[in-house]
Amino acid sequence: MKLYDFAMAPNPKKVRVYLAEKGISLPLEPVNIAAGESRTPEFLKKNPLGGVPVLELDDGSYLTESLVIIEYLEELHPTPPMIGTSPLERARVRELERIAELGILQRVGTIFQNTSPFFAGRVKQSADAAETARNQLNTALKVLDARIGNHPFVAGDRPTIADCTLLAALEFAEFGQVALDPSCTNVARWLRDFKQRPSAQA
Ligand SMILES: N[C@@H](CCC(=O)N[C@@H](CS)C(=O)NCC(=O)O)C(=O)O
Repeated sequence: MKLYDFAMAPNPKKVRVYLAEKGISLPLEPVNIAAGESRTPEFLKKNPLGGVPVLELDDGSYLTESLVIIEYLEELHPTPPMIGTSPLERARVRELERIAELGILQRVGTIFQNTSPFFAGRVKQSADAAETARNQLNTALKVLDARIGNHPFVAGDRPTIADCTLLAALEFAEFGQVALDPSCTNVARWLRDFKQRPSAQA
């Protein structure tokens, strides 16, 4: 297996943090998406949607979508469990992971695209779209802040895939200079602590 990767992008980051937390070693092949390398005819054969990460399997086929890649690896390597151990625990972890992805990472992406000078001229920017996303981001952040509470990790006492996604999302916010609601102190404390883990450097 081999993972097509780009160091600066949040979706590959999620997968690398997961790999590091699990102690799984995979060859990484860099694809410079900023230079258009994920849009070449050759790469589009691997992922017609033109994004990374992509997992190349031993049979020469490709698996796309960061969460699906993580869940596939989790089935191959169930220990230590990173999606919980009971049906309800697994549902709770997935619930939090979805909030981190859809409520935080995607909203940060929308704000970044609609405000960053990098995207001016590349996409039609909309201040309204950025403002709507900012409100949605703040709502999701408050939900996560309450759920994290005093716990060391997003879903409780041990790291899960929700931590992997939230770290990638919040580092993306830092990169895109998207401000986070300062009243979300549990999220801020979680971020400070999680960044101390070796996996955060992956
Ligand atoms: N839903 C996909 C999104 C993949 C994606 O959009 N990746 C971005 C990096 S975070 C990318 O490669 N963008 C470059 C492009 O689309 O050309 C996933 O979770 O893997």
